[in-house]
Amino acid sequence: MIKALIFDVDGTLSETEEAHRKAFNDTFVAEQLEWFWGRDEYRRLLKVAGGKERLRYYRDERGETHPSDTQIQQIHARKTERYRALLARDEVALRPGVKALITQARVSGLLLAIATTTSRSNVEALCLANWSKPAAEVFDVIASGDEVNYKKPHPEIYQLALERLGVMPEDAVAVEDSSIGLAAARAAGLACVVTPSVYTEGDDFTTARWLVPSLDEWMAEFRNLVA
Ligand code: XBP
Ligand code: MG
Repeated sequence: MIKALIFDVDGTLSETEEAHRKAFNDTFVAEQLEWFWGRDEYRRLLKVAGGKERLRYYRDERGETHPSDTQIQQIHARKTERYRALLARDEVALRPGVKALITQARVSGLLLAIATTTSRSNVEALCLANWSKPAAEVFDVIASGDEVNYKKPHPEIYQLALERLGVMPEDAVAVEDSSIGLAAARAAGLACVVTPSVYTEGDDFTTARWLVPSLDEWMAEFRNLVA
């Protein structure tokens, strides 16, 4: 029987990427930066995990030197503020099956963790919007992008979550929506269930143990795993 579930956040718990994209674009306007990320552009840029890394990658790709790395830190901080405001205002809903799976996992005595590229404050905003609780009251362990040196597809974030859980990789399952998240989970030795999201539909998920449109459709498998 497995002991823990480790959840990705963006695209997995919720379709948050449109709110991230809007927060980036609003910040570009506020910073008088003539950048705009349309949906196709953003899909391509999502292959770079992490907002700061994505901003630096885009600048470098355009052969520009402005904004500097220091300015990118500030732009990203402003984007995070904007993202939190959007979540508080619009209430980005959880994906189908997420709440039920988390409730069922608790009933079955499992530990619950987060392994995300995004920052801790964004996890808090999502939990407050959807559970009306701080993240630590929903999850036992939270490993976020601001705590690691290397972002997904590097396994560091999953290794950190496993270490904090005190669980071996073979005793846990990762829940992901993207090929880079899946690669990170697999590199940490975890089996992974993938629910593709609007921005990751069509990615290569051949190394996933399970591939389902939504977590609703994984519930029967999950019950077998904890039976
Ligand atoms: C997905 C991401 C994130 C968000 C932006 O994270 O790549 O970088 O797009 O978040 P995950 P920040 O799927 O691992 O949750 O701007 O806060 O970095
Ligand atoms: Mg994701």
